[in-house]
Amino acid sequence: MKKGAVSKTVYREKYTPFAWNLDDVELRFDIDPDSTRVVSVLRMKRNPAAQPDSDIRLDGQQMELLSIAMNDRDLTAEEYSKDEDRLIIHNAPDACTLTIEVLIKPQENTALEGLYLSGDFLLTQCEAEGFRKITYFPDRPDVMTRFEVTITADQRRYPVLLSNGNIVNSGQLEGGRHWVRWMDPFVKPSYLFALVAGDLAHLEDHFITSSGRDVTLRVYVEHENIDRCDFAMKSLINSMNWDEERFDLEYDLDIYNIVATNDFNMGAMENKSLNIFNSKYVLARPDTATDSDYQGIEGVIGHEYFHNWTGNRVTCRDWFQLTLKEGLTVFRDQEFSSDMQSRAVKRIRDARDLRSRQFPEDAGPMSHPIRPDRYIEVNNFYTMTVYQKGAAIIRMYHKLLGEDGFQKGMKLYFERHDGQAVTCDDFLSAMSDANGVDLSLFGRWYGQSGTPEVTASCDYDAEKASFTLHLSQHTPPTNNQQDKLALLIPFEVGLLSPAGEEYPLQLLEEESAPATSRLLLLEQEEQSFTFINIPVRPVPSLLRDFSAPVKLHYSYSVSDLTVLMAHDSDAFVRWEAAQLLAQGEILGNQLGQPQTEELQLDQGLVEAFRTLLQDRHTDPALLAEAMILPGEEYLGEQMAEVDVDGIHAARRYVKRCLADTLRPLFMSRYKELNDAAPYDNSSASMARRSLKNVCLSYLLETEDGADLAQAQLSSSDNMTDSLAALLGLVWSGAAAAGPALEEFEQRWRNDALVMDKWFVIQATKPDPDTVRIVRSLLDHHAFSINNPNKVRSLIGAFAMANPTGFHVVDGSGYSFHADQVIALDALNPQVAARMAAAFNPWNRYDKSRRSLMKAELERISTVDGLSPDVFEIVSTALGMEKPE
Ligand code: 0A1
Ligand code: ZN
Repeated sequence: MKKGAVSKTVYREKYTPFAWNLDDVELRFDIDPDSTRVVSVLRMKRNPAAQPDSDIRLDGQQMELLSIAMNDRDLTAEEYSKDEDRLIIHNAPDACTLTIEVLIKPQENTALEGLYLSGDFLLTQCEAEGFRKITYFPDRPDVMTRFEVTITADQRRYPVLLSNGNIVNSGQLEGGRHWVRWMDPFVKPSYLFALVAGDLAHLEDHFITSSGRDVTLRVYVEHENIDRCDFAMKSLINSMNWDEERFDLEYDLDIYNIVATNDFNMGAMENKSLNIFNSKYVLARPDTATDSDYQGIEGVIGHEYFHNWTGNRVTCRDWFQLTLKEGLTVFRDQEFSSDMQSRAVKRIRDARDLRSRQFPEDAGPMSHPIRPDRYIEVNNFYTMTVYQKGAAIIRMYHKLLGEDGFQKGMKLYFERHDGQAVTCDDFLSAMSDANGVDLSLFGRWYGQSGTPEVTASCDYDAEKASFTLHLSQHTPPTNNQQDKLALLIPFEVGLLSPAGEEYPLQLLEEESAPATSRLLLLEQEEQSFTFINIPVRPVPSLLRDFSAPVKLHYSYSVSDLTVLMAHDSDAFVRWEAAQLLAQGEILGNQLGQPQTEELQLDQGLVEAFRTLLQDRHTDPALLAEAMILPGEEYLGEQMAEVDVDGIHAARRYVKRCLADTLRPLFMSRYKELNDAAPYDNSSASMARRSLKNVCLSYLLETEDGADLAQAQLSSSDNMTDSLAALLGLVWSGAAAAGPALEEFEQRWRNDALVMDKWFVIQATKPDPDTVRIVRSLLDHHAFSINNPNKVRSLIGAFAMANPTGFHVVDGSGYSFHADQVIALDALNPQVAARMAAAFNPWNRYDKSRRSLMKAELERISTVDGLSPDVFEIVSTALGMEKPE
């Protein structure tokens, strides 16, 4: 189903308030998958704060209008007008009640926005602009009102009828139908509305809030999944506790429901008291879910719960302010996971994620500030930038103000804005006013796109025992924004002696040395900081804790990196030192070299790995992170033009050399961890598995690997170990791979989430032939182009996580992918647009690949009836030519 609209750009600066206030709204749903009748009663009053408008303009798409009445009188045809995007009621009085009756067709809704069908049940997705596919309404986040919802449906097919808030009444009707009425006492915008109707099982628990409110918690799933909900429930309870303890925020209703669906465009949705989740972020059992699935569940359950305050109680004035709720809520979920698991590991993974996925976005055609200035389709702006860079910017407030200052700011933010729809500027003002600090310079981060680059250099004066750190900043121009200003960059540093001791840090102008780690504020284009009482030339430890989302340029020597890796007190810097050693070897020494069979590597990297493999003190999860070589995409980012095949070969060669040289150490560490305690999902146990499976991935580069992987696969009692082994076999092209894939498929063929993993493993095999396999898997019984998880697992994984396969030199990966984008656009534009983004970095490649990708972009752009979603991505990508 297509959107009707011609692509039109919306501008942040053109914001105007809606001319009407909504006192409240009543909705009545008569549920039927073919044709659901929706009656809405809107009580409207002129908004004195807005520019007067004699018309009431309501958004609405893809529905049949049955009737419209004002104050109980049917309107005549002259009293309103309607097109495919809106309904306009002319010459409205200052106050009136509108009653509108429409028909919608959930069964035909393949875009999964509005009311749609998943298996046998019906559910809604309204963010950002899905409510306008349910009824005519001012579908914008700054129109907040109270909702009363009555759902009527066949009792046998739809015994469970859910909406937001509390149940206020229910009853039976003739003909086997029943009804339930829900009332949400909190005002909310339409994007937070939700409805679910179906035959679902649930797991129930309770939470007593700090003020003594007893909240009923339920996780609703399809009956066969009821044994996979415990971890989600536990995560919900942990989230509720954590928000009380860390943010002093309590839940505000008597019910909290979560519903899991297999058919969902995103991860999950924070609808007031009725969260709807992609089943991937709810369902888990040790034999079906990996450790990273468990971590994902904890993080996303937390995220949606935390939205209750940051998003729902205080929401966004308009969609340009999306990061107001998303950046802040991601920051909160990151902190939650850090407090629940290992802070250091979480920080490293988040930093890696930002650098390998957000930095390229910010350097590509769709580059935008965390608060964008314009969009065609808002769904295209649920991005790594708005979410992850947004969170990194919230983290910088936290760095600048400290935990206490940050919490003071949050408190003032809620005091001022509870129940309102506000802007990023309002958040900044609350932080600034609560702490009495001027944050106006910091505010530039909201409006400037691109990744700032910080260059560091240093001088050591042995006579004066002083060390000067010179920092300069520069943000390269991005698509649509040429001129960049200096930003306020919190830059955390330490100084280490060559033996690895940390020096107390005393700046020239200071009386004493307060600490061994300092936050420097870089606010100009260039600044220098001189530290005194530094007896020998130190090794600088820079950008500790990844204190700002920037690229750092500093020419560390191999010996500097070795010192940092072995001794730095900051886990991010230790990890980064290992990454830089590996990166130097891959890009500096091996790329483009004929790779001999002698397997020669720089001793620095080999010794570094030897140290890691012999380390029995550090958290195994941190050791594992340090031994994961920088990803191909990240390595490609470091080059002026991405050398796909060269990077793959050099990285693989380095891995093989390390595996070969240190084989006994990898083997003994692997065996030791494999024989450790039996499976559980504690942090310690997950950490051991992550190191064990990293060791296995190296051993798979040696002759021993395939047997080890096969043994692990056949004895494993958990999905983490099974999947690591299966992936190892498949990616290494072992003879056992085929039978292992078949056996796995036989066992899990009816399990949607596990089959997703089976697709991913095959789609990401780094092999030029993968495109052929992926194409044939489109016909597999478990694949469906209508299901976003399947699309992401097969098509998305291939195009975005398999450089060797996607960029195969004849262009067959590109044309295959473009075919899928086109097919998908006719069904689900939102997911199609995400897939189309695989072509975004097209001009980073060699001439031949560039022109092949460009041709596919052009082919997509000429498709008849292309959605605004895909149009925006493709036309923006094409607008960015590389000067020859
Ligand atoms: N607000 C949700 C993400 C979300 C956004 C859009 C959706 O449909 C178009 C669905 C979910 C979150 O941040 O979790
Ligand atoms: Zn969110």
